[in-house]
Amino acid sequence: KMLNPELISLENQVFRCYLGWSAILVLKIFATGIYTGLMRFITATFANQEDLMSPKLKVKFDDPNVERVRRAHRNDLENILPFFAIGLLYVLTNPAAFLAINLFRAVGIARIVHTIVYAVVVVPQPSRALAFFVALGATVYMALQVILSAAF
Ligand code: GSH
Repeated sequence: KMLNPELISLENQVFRCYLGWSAILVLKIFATGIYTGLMRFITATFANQEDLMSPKLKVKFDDPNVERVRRAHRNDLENILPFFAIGLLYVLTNPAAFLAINLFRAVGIARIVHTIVYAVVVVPQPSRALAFFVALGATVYMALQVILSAAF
């Protein structure tokens, strides 16, 4: 087996699926940042002197709602950025389309669910852990396939 750069083509259904879910997840990460800002206004929690909306306010770093959204955002960076890298390399391994497309779907949907149950609705565990492990499992599988294709 070899990595084949010709698979980076819009003719390749697996690559198109990777593009689509990557763009959706970029927008999802941005939405989490916007949501952080919204939560700062709702709770009047500002981290910089120049952001204070009224002279009565003080800078504040410990609002639980803001911190929750920030943790969701950080968890995105810990998990979605690796997916962008390894998902593309996985496309180069010429995987079976059905499997690859469903793995991308699994990552995309699980990471959206992770944000919702962590910071929007706050659903009890194990909902967040489940969403986390679905995306992690799919990404780890892709990484192992890349290693197998590239190294052996
Ligand atoms: N940096 C993570 C943490 O501090 O929790 C590492 C472990 C992790 O990612 N756990 C998942 C999670 O959603 C499943 S429980 N953690 C919440 C978070 O990162 O704030």
